[in-house]
Amino acid sequence: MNMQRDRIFASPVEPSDFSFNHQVADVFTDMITRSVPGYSDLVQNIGILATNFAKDHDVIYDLGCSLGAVSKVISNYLPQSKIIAIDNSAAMIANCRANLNLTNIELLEADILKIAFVPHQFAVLNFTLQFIEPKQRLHLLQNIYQALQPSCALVLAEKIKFTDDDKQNLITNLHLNFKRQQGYSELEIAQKRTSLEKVLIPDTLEEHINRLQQAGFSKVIPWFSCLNFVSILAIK
Ligand code: GEK
Repeated sequence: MNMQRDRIFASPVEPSDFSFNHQVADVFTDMITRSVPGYSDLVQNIGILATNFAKDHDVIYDLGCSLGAVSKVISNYLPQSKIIAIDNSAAMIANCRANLNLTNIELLEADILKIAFVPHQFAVLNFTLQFIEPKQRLHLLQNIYQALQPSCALVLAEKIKFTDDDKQNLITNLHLNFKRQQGYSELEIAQKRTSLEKVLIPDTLEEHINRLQQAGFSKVIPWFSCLNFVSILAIK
């Protein structure tokens, strides 16, 4: 896996909206590992969850796959499953193709809002829904739900927000401290936050749970959390 150091915001840059371009794709593994506390543990455990709902020869979606970290872990556990890994960033798909050479992973450059889902046993949205326009989110979950087989599951991880200001401030500060400890400077943190402002729109945990239930999921279980990053298991 590509492990170039993320220095994208280390020098002053013209403010612009964050995008998953070549510059980001080239440093993405380092960026997400140093920005999302618990990311490596979370991804490893998705492999274990997958084996509970899918078996070899079943179909699994990795939606917003970036460099394919989730697909790779699931492939280790279920080498004969058919993993469909999708991202709408050409740069991510190109780097993913160069990094992953596994015959059971089909890589697609596509918008997950526009694809026709085939029947599947497991789906993962690992920090992807937060980049989808809020009014499209329910529709996407409904599309996944409809093609998901009975008793099968979606795993949704997101950065969440809190309605209580004190909780929001405390958790935001703890996350800032995590980023500082990972070697990000104040300038890097501030510039990245500005560039993500209109692009990454977080919901509260309650909003996620309600939306998953509205999409039809019968069991909705937060199973992993670290600061303001939460993963939810949603079972049909
Ligand atoms: C991981 N899951 O390493 N269609 C397809 N892809 C999209 C869309 C869309 N409409 N919108 C955004 N993306 C990965 C990390 S990153 C999370 C996922 C982050 C893609 C986008 O191009 C990017 O690669 C990914 O969703 C989000 O576990 O950067 O925080």
